[in-house]
Amino acid sequence: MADDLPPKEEFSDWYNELLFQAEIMDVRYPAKGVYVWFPFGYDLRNHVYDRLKTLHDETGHDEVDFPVLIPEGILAKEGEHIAGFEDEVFWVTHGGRKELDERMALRPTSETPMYTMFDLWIRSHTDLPLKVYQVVNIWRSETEHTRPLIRLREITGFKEAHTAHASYDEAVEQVETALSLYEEFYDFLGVPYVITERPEWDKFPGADYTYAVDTLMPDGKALQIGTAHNLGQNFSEAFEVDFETADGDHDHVYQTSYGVSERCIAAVMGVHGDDNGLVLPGEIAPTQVAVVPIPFGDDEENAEIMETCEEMVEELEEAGIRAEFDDSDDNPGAKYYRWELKGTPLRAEVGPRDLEDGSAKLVNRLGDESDASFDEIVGVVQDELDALSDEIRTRAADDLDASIVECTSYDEAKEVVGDGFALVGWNGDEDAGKRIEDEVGVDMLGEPRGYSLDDTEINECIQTGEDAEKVVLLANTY
Ligand code: P5A
Repeated sequence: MADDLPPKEEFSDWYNELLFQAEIMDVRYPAKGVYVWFPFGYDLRNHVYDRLKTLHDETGHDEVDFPVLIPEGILAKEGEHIAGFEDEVFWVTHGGRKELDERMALRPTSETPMYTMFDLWIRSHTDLPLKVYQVVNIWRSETEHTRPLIRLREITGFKEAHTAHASYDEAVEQVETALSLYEEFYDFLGVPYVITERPEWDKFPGADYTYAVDTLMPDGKALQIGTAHNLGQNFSEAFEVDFETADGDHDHVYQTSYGVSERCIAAVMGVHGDDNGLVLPGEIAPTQVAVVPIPFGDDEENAEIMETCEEMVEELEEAGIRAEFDDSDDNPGAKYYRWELKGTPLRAEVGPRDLEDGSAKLVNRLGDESDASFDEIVGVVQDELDALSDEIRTRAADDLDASIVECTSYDEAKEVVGDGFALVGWNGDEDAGKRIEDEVGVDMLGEPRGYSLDDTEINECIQTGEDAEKVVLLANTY
């Protein structure tokens, strides 16, 4: 175990300490809920977001960049939306010493500025579907306990996608496409998830319905790591985004929006990390292989070890593998510690014996060792990276599966939500739903995909004893 990293069991301390020690985020910036990316953290973030952006690019989304400032009149156009965000908006009221004629919001999300422009961009059905996305900073004046990457006032990696369609069915279909995109993204990160339809009272403000992607953090709390909303015509009516249909009629467009934030990085940390620090799948690790010389031979041998390491790094890099030669003055033990803390998937050691054998010792982040002859290093490293990604992905998925427990009484449910998700029956009635949340003291995430009432032993609503209409997940949430 790392010396001064608290054990992962003490999740909150472990998380905060790891953010700093692994140089992901500096929390010392003097404003609540606002943090600073260290270079290493930002490098990690970029590997994650590169994939996220590519997934959007490959599925017909165009990247855009909208203004930060939203004039109040625009933000307030859709009633439910502004009601939902009113308490979270930061306002710009002055330009220098002069009060502005109209105050402006720091965008809390970009439905309203985007749809103001969609009104100008969309004329006819031939302009549809329109699919755009941006990765930007947004601001929400969160009043609850703020936490780096998880509950921010300044979200720095808000990926928001917005689409407009010629029919409601197409918008329904787009929400499914968005969920598939998020599935692919989180599979890539090895982060397991449940997808639920949020209950009426927890929909995105202005949406017809909302699906959310949640994962389980080590403290037993669910972390919402993405949402996809069918906005129907709620915004297009308010913003008068209409188009000429193929028949020459006029209609308002049908819209969707979906987003993720840097919570995806928090999920990677929480789901995969261990007592020694980060555990990163090779796909996103800033350094995939750390090459560490073990210079315990005579001078001539040591010089040869250094040269061999250098050549190895060159060869790996030429093959597109992110390798780094650790020729710092630290002793090997200190080097191992540092690379482990940063989640480096593989370490290649070269000492006098390895030189003799013509192979390096590979140690993966979970401590498994293998040998790689110098001639075959690229292929072996690639295979070992893939194998490690598979292993941590499977391990995490098994943990999540095991954390979903069917419950038929409040006592059972209360116990289960200490560690994971309680699956309970619900008659679908809003009052009963809210009672369930109060009784168990948690949130109702909603009906999970892949679980139907028929697949469970559950028959009755946990609150009323009436026939259950569906099964829903309950969990403590961030
Ligand atoms: C969808 C994109 C929206 O804002 N408008 C554009 C829609 N949805 S949302 O559910 O409100 O946010 C999307 C995801 O962003 C994350 N998130 C946050 N992350 C960190 N700190 C916050 N304060 C915060 N608020 C929201 C969540 O993962 C959410 O699912």
